[in-house]
Amino acid sequence: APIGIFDSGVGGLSVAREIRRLLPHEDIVYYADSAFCPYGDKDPAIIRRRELTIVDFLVKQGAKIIVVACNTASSTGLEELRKSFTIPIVGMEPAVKPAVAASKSGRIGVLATCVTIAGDRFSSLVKRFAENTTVITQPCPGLVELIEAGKLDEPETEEVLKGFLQPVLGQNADTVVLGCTHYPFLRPLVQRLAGPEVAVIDSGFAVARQVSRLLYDLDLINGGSSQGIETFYTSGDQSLAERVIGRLWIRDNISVQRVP
Ligand code: DGN
Repeated sequence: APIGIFDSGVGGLSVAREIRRLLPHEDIVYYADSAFCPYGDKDPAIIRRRELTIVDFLVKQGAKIIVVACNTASSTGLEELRKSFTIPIVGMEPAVKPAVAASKSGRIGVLATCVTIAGDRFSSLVKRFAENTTVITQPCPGLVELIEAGKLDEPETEEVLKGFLQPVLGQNADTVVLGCTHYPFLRPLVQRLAGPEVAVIDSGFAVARQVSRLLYDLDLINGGSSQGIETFYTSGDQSLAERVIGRLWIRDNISVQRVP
């Protein structure tokens, strides 16, 4: 049975690639909800409805575990998903805890969507782990759209990103959290703009490790030796998704199916 992974679009691929690296024999079904992207500035009730529909679809594809590879969707819908489905569901949260541990200046920056930053999950995360740390939050509207368009290295993206990093770096943060699963695709750019002294952190690997641990604990791991396969679905334009996923995924020759 596959691992079911979803995001509003291609951002969750940054988590899926960590899962693929850690668990090479597992099959993966990935759902990009491109028709409803971005989630970041939508009404949480609308996002929650999408999440229920998508997880239902992934369960019907035989998924044995679900990864909500989107900070925004995790912030709005994780609890309801766990109430509605019996299979294990793993969600994202911005890497505040490791950032606090890494920071020497006691000042960290968090880049995420408006919905994530405004959510209760984020405020409780800060309360729990960053009591004695200054947390500079920066919503980044527009960034997800650029990544969805495959513009990872364009001057336009650099300009937009610079504008978001400025307030964070201007307040002397020495650690920047990529609190949206799309942003790791901009990591080289973020690192270049922020400089080598600034640590750039995301939670993709930690989530992959958690998925692995759960699969072993629940005896759901695929013990076979064959290479796992990936199946991609999109709710949006099939050829666009194929182009962008093809560019971001770690293997060539992928194909994407439109969800019925
Ligand atoms: N990738 C999503 C996240 O981690 O928050 C957000 C993308 C979006 O739709 N704004």
